[in-house]
Amino acid sequence: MSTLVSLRRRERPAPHDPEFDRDVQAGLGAQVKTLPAKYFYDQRGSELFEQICRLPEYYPTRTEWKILREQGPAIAGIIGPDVEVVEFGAGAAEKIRLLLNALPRPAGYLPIDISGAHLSAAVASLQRAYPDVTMRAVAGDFTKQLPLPAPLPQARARVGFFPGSTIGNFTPDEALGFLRNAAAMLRDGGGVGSGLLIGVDLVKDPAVLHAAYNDSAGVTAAFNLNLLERINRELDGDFNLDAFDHYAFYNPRQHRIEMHLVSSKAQTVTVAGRQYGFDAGESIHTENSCKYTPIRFRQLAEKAGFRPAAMWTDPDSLFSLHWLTLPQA
Ligand code: AVI
Repeated sequence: MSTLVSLRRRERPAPHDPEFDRDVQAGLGAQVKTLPAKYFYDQRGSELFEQICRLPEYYPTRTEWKILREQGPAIAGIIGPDVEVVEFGAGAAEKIRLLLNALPRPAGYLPIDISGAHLSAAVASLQRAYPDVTMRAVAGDFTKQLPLPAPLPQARARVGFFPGSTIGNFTPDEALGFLRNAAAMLRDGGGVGSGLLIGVDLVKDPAVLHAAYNDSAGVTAAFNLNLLERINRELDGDFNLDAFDHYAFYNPRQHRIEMHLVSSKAQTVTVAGRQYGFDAGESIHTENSCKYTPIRFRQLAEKAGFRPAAMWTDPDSLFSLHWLTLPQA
């Protein structure tokens, strides 16, 4: 470790998150090494992800925007007025503008995000743009059952919004768990017309998928490797980033892109005083990005208690936006 690095560490101690420490220990200590994808999103990782969304090869973001923009009137016609929109994992609360612009007289916006500080700033600026929409931010993990504030008296129904195909980063079992949980949360405060508007990436030509996760500018590789940088900084690790390669491929049996970091040589890495041995060619599995056919996704949604009511896609069938309703109990 260079003197400069050790000095910087002493001046500004990195935050130590015991859950991150535990997850890294479990993931690197396992027979098949893994790291949870949720840890990609530190400050640098979030910036890199924003860059990914603008890459020519990464079609999901711009395709979903286009569907939302072009189908806005149809979506608004189905969802109707006086709803409170609950966004799961709102982040910078960007895409919600498209939905709020399209909906007739939206009553409320209730974004949920793990990063409370980030969310409050985003909601403050959004509130200025939509003064008539009641906004209540909830800091928390939306994959768990969260108590939500009481429904707004002026809202007829609660409508969930989960864009970006973030559902693809869950295993199918986790995706089912998320949908069941979302159904319970929406049903709780919902009325007639409650449902979920969700973006889902579609199964397609593997060459298109391969390019999207192996961009020519190397941004996805930097995003993947940043996870090791984060471990070095926050958990006192000594990963040599030059000795690991980004490796992403489509697994057609599991209908998913897998991202890995592959060790280019036999080496030992120390994290928080613990040592982990790597063989040459051994990988750390860092992310799955599951792709669905419309039918497979609808089946999953039905299993979770939703009724698939509408779907919009682009002319090349790259991406889908589903409207799932909640039958009254
Ligand atoms: C956030 N999520 C939907 C992205 C995806 O496509 O699975 C994350 C990502 N990983 C690599 N590129 C983008």
